Amino acid sequence: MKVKKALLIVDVQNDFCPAGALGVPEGDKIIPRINQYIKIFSKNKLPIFVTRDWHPKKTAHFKRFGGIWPPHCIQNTKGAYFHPKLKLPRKTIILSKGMDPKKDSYSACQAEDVNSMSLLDLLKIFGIKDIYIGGLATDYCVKYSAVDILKNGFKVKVLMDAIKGVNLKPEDSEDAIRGMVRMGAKKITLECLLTRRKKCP
Ligand code: VGL
Ligand code: ZN
Repeated sequence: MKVKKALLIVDVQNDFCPAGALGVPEGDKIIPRINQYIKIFSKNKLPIFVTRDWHPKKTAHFKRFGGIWPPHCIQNTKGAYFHPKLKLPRKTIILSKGMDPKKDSYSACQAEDVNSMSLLDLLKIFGIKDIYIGGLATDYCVKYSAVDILKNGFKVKVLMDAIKGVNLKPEDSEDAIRGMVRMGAKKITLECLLTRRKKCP
């Protein structure tokens, strides 16, 4: 039986792209590649999930209220919108996280859709076993999401050509990738997905 797959694109929002409040260097460079993955999943009628960081104006996540971050991804502001180059099909399932003014949340497993369904609920309903994950940032939300999803018994493929890290310390992204792999994630690229070569990165 074919294992059912889904694509999960994390936080490709203006504030996480260069010029944004928490811009990931070259974060926007991965968008054309993400769009290619989206096309493939779309063609194969596989679900596409996207997360967005979606904060209230006042939250303990921001420095002013006790957290560590400058204000970013405030609900219904330009910084919180998806990058204009990201091409989301109509059927994309949008999951929001970070709405609780008292809590930090970095993992897609803490995100919910318009009906307050969590990612894990939705994966179960769709019968998905295998999650392909890309987006921003490798060393934060992508890492936390991948690890959480793995812990819940799903398989994870990391889209090596469709992630970008913050690298507060230069080795952060590499460490994050190593950590995800240690937990059981596999690394793939578009090329190795399309050519079905046995050898992925
Ligand atoms: C995130 C920084 C601040 C993330 C959220 O989800 O990666 N990073 N808020
Ligand atoms: Zn945030």
